[in-house]
Amino acid sequence: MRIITFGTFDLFHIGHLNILERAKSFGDQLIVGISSDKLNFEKKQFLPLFSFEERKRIISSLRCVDEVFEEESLEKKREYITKYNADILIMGDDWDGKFDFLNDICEVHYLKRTKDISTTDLKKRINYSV
Ligand code: C2G
Repeated sequence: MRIITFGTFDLFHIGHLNILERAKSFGDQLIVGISSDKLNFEKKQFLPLFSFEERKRIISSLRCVDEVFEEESLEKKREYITKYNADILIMGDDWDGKFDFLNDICEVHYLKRTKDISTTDLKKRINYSV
């Protein structure tokens, strides 16, 4: 089974690792779409602290990840799922229900986010600790 998931993965943390490892446990191959810097800017109106190339190197180095690619648009999920021949789409439950319309081409699962950690929260904590 081929699994696909998506994310920015800025300031890589334990919540990111948890979802990637859990995603991998659904099958044999895990493919990760990493948001481009431009897509991140469009989504959030600021650039990630780590560039796409840095985030890509970090995600690619993980044992649970088999393949990565650049996610250039939120609207291209169907295209990516088809191109990478994915059987299952995994998303965090912050996206609950948003991708159900893709269940004609793959299974769609939403996994619970890890509690008490996020990139936004980390940025605030780092700011307070210096
Ligand atoms: N995540 C998690 N637990 C956390 C924080 C994040 O499980 N405490 C998950 C998110 O649910 C997501 C993945 O880690 O599935 C990556 O999170 P983000 O980098 O915040 O991803 P996002 O910016 O939401 O991009 O096409 C979808 C987007 O590219 C997702």
